Amino acid sequence: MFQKILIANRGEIALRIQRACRELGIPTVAVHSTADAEAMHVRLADESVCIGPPPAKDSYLNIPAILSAAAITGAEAIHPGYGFLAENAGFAEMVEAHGLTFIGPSPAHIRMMGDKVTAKATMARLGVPLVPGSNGVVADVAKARAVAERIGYPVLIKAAAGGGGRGMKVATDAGSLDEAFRVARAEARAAFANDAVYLERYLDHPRHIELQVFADGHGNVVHFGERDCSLQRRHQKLLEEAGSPALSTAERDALGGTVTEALSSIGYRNAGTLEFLYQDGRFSFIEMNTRLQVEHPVTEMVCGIDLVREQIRIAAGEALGYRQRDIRFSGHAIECRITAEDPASFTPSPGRVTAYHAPGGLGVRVDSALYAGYVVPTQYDSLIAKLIVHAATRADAISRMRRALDEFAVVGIQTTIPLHQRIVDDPRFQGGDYTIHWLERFVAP
Ligand code: MV4
Repeated sequence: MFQKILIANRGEIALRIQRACRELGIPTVAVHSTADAEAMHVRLADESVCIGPPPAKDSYLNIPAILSAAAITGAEAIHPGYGFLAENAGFAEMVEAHGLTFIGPSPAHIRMMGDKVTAKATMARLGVPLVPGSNGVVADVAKARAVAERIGYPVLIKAAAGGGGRGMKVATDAGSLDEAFRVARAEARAAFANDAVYLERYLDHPRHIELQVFADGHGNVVHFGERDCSLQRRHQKLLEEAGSPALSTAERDALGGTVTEALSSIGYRNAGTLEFLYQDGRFSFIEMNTRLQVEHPVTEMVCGIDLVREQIRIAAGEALGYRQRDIRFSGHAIECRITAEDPASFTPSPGRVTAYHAPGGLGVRVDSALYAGYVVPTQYDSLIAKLIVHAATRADAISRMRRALDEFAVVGIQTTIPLHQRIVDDPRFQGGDYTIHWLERFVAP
């Protein structure tokens, strides 16, 4: 096992990784920008290294500074968390080139899944269901027109280098295709310096359901069930559930079987999440994430497994030590992502937290790096806490979430706690009958 791990991240996820390291008996190194000198992830680490000024590009994305921090502290492995360098194949390669272990998949698999066209082609070949589409990059408008005629309108034009919703355009009919195609290409070129685009049939009322998979590199691939991440606004998830209110055990087992087979045949290793659109009883693969995800705690709660611990064990060469049939899904879990934002306008609300009280009690978990007196900086993501509840049934989990949100006190800044209270109080949410579009309308002014 590793003698020391460097955590190349900040905030709640840096603490989350530290906790797993502590329980494994592994000392940790925190890295931080000058803006984060007082941050909890620095205070709780065994050692810390300042890696640069506040802008992320000069600190949390500063690869030479991070590798130097690992060298001077003698860290053997680097956990990237999520965001920042987590899906940067070049970073993973450099970590390995310096004789360190990257806690995540191989650089080749990160690169493969980072290109959405290659990811889809790979999954299609392995029998994972996809939305009807272009089966590859579409070079010009004439070819786009031919694909659209074959798959039928409406179609969606997506950037090959995209993901997370950037660089997508819908064409409802042949008349709007030219314009949509040109705009999508121009946006892709501007955003990713890569104007490769592809086409898919547009699904107009899907749920966003993702499957958590782990592979140990010794031939054992398991899934930890699905998360329903449909409740999002502008591609920012607000609330996630495990399992999905829309899915049966038979559907989960079938999808899990297909996906674990697929990842086994490409020799995948460590954590992965496959994203699907689910509409009219059918799954369509859209993207794969090669990192630990923000919403991983809901999966941990229903499976009773520490996913960060599993990532570290796998990276150290250990086998998982259990099979799919040993994994049991128990009860229901919900996560509310609490951000430092105005709950109506979503404008950021950085500043000093003058008082803080986190909820507790049976089945309540708070993943947060907040404390009374902390100043939420302006430079980074506005996520300040994840409130996760677990209970025997979905109805009980909702009651528990309402109770926990009532107990949560964050004074001095605005947070989205009141918005989460409105969501969990809503009959439509309670009924579980929502799509990716429901929350946008719910929060519309
Ligand atoms: C789609 C779609 C409808 N049809 N693909 C948005 C982010 C990216 N991961 C994929 N996205 C979508 N792809 C087809 N063929 C609708 C979306 C989409 C979406 C997906 C998941 C979660 C939230 C979303 C919000 C708007 C659009």
